[in-house]
Amino acid sequence: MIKIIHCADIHLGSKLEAKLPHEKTLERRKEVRATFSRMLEYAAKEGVRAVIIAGDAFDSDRPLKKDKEFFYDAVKAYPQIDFLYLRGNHDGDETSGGNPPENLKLFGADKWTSYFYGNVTVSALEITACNAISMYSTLSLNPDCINIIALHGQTGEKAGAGKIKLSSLRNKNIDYLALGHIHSYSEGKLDERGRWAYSGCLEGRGFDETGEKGFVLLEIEDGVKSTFVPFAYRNIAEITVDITDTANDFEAFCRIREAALCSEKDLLRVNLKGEISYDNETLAADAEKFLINRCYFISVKNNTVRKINAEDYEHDLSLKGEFIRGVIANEEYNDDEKRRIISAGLKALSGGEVE
Ligand SMILES: [Mn+2]
Repeated sequence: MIKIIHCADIHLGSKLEAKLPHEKTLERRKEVRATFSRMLEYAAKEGVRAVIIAGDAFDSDRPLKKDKEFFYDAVKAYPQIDFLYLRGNHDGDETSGGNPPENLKLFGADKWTSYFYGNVTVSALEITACNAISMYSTLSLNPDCINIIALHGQTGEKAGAGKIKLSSLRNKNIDYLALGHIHSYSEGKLDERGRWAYSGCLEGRGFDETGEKGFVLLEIEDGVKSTFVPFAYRNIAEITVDITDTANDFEAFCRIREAALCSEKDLLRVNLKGEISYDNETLAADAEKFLINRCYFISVKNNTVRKINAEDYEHDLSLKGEFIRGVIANEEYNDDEKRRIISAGLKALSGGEVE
């Protein structure tokens, strides 16, 4: 049996969730590197023969020297493992100038390149505007081998730069199609013989990358058995909490706390919704402070609307009362519009309320 890891989109040196405090941004960057190292420790322990990186090992066209050195040091530290590295749209020519280690195996854009492990083949091609159409007809695989293909791009029904036309890869003797570009794990059937999978990234970087992150372990004997291995150090989650019928901030905080089932290592985004009848202008910021120890990082978005009882403001002499009475009396607006205008107006007024 031969074991191969399929990973992608490591994004070493990546920008992270913009709202993270500076020291946590630095820490998260270290954690992205640490998780990559930890995956290699796992690979060595499991006797993995090769690690396929299906693109985006680095984040920008010019990776930082530190990230490059880290990557090469990691590759050199595991000479028994081949690193089959397909460059993605974020990777520049990071081998230029240096002496790439012998176990770092690259793929080009000129033609399909294959590496062989007994009867197992791993082939890949960097998709460019020049080969985006021809790549499907130039792919030729031995039906008697177990064939793994790595590509970086968006799957769909069209061919083109950065695109992968899955239907044109059918009936080409592919056993496993190792994809990179999409940052969440997903997989499906390619044809009678093969399956495709996006490994996703190793660590989520922001609230647009929620859910389990990790890599795919391939165990190859007569066929390819693929298993997603969740491996991120921290998970990123997003929940929506309805705080309708809470009577005050504190009750709202408690309801959020009940709903937040994440671990204290995680990053959490809470979207508040519902209708509330108390001042809510600082609710999001206050909830973040209240729940600061609940997880590694919490971000609260207040999407609630203010429930307005016109009677409450009938005799209110403040600017707020005047404003609310005015909106309620205005026949140009329907109830929903009135609610939104009042909610926005109260937010504006809270900047410096005139009594
Ligand atoms: Mn990527």
